[in-house]
Amino acid sequence: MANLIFDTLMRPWRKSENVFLYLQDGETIRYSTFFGRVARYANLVTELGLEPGDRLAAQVGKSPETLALYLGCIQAGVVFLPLNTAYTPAEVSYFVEDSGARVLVCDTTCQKGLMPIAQACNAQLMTLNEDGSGSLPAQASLQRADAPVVARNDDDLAALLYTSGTTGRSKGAMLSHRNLTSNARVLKELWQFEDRDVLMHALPIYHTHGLFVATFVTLAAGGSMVFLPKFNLDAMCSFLPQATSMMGVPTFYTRLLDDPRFTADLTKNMRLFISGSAPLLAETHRQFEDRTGHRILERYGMTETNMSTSNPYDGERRAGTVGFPLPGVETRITAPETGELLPDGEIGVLEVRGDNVFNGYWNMPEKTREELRENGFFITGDLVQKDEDGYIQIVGRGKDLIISGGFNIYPKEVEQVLDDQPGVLETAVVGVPHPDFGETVVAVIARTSDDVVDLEQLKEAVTAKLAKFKHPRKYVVIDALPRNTMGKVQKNALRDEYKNLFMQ
Ligand code: MLC
Ligand code: AMP
Repeated sequence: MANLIFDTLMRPWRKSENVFLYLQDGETIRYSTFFGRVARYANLVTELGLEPGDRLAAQVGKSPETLALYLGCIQAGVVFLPLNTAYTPAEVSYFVEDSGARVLVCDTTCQKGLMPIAQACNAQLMTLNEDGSGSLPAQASLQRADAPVVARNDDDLAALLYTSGTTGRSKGAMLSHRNLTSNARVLKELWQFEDRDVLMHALPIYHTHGLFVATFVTLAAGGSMVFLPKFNLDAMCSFLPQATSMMGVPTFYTRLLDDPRFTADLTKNMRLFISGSAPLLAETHRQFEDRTGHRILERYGMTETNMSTSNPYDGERRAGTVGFPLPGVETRITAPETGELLPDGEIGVLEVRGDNVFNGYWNMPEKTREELRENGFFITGDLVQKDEDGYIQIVGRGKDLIISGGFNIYPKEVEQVLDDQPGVLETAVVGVPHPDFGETVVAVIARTSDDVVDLEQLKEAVTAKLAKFKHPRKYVVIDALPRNTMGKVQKNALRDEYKNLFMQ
């Protein structure tokens, strides 16, 4: 018995005096100091009564303390459940209850709103603020700076990440030590990360991209990160000259390109820019190369699978494609309706198999069976096509999903809130192009025959229930939704009709 993540990604650097984190205020944190902090959190979560396999949910800002808490959970065998800081108490309530988390950690400003939820779910509520204050870090400081490493099987869970679903009900993706470690090792090799790398880290750490890909690839190499609390152009421009690599969603790249300070000179020290989580326009790829001389490396992944494909490091990085399957990852393309294998060149659903693929959905065996085949292939729901050289291109989505600035929004979840409001007969929520976020949310509402729809009331209901990034940026009230001859709402017609709402 061992603890795969600890043994592979943490143990080698425990005593290292190399810098792990460069912070926005100029402070640096060395590996040895950081892992002392990790051990204190490992001792604390054990003292709080969490046993191996128990869940700790955290809705907290991004800070070195949050990262130390996460790795402390790994060391203590506890399953980490990170939550988007934008989630409303109503959303958090579902996650805490569904996961059975025994501890909920939040910012002090959210304590009052979350207390009734913690009480109802029988979870202890602790605080951790972005500046490192709060009841959790205060108690951690009283702990010893070394801790036992709790043994876990490679298939035991390390993290539980909730992802929304087409039915509107979120599903907890169970990620094991094997899933996360195998992906980190493969990506480190493929993208040639080394201990002298300094990764610009401006992503949130409650999702796969920032928490696993960015952080674990850095740990696999023993490198450093410029660890910014969030995307911030000023800070990025001032730290870029010391960075060697960056990972971001496409919005990061379009925002950088919109800033005249972002020049080839600023990126002189960089060796690699990576993009993922949403489609990168070929146009952005081209503009980026014109401005900096760098070709962005685009890769593709999912919460359930971690990373599955990547453009090559050394070979041609082909714009508009997500490259080839990663070493150790098998892919196949199947017909959406029948699941039958399709010949190369045809458009179908991408399926993925390998150590990267998750264990299934928490407490949802039926959902798991629907999406994870018995033979180990996971049905991603992304529509893809392979070109003649084997590059995979994402051509659409078989699932009703909007990706805004790298955040996923399932229309069903928004429609359910709107449908409950007075005067609303039915709604169709669609994604339309947006210059900053790639896509954004439009709600098309059909009213009941004699009612008037009160838009202010609608917006209030949305605000009470849903995180800000899911809110429609435009509401359109019409008499009836367009339907095809089968009676199915034609979302494509709506997407087409409103496609220029936000574009000049
Ligand atoms: C913030 N807002 C958003 C938003 N982010 N609205 C829609 N979509 C988003 N992504 C809201 C804010 O609440 C604010 O509301 C308003 O929009 C403008 O905010 P901003 O200041 O412009 O946004 P900012 O804070 O700068 O955030 C934008 C962003 C951020 C793109 C930097 O969203 C981000 O870091 N995205 C990365 C998401 C990510 O890591 N995804 C990976 C998922 S893992 P108001 O009205 O209050 O002003 C995955 C697997 C894989 O997908 O393959 O990687
Ligand atoms: P999530 O559920 O948040 O992990 O989001 C996963 C989804 O993001 C995938 O199913 C894809 O639809 C999308 N995605 C991730 N990377 C890319 C990419 N490089 N290009 C297009 N879509 C992507």
